[in-house]
Amino acid sequence: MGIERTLSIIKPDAVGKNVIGEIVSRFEANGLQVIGAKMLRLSQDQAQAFYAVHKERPFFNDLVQFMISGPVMVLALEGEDAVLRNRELMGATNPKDAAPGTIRADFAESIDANAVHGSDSLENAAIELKFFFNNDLLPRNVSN
Ligand code: IDP
Ligand code: MG
Repeated sequence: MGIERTLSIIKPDAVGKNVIGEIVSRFEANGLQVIGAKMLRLSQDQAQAFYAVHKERPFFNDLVQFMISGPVMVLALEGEDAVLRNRELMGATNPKDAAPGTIRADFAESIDANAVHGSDSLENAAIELKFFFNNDLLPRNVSN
């Protein structure tokens, strides 16, 4: 699979818990490098557009309201098998099902407030990275 890029969002619950650094440390300790980062507050239109794939799901409105409830940290991550590696570090969507030691097991409260978003495929990673970052602005990985 090689070197990939993926999108992570540290959600409002985790930002509010003051664990941005702890979450970023997990990425850094596991072969993912932060190559882009910005803190922002999503508008309702942005949150609806970002999660458009879920718009028919019963939890869509709750998800959008939660994602606009406070600031988020958006990260572009790069590394070997970055998409899958990030998903493994995140753990299952419902923190009750998340493996011990994963971000969601350690920092998430519920399936709604579950600490992080991560792209679920290389194709979606490219789409989601474009949503937040101008690709020309992403620096190349210079450290390894
Ligand atoms: P993922 O974040 O693990 O990729 P998705 O199925 O893509 O999970 O769902 C996106 C987000 O929608 C989840 O992270 C979670 O916050 C929320 N969500 C998913 N399923 C449910 C549900 O059954 N009830 C409430 N919220 C849900
Ligand atoms: Mg998903």
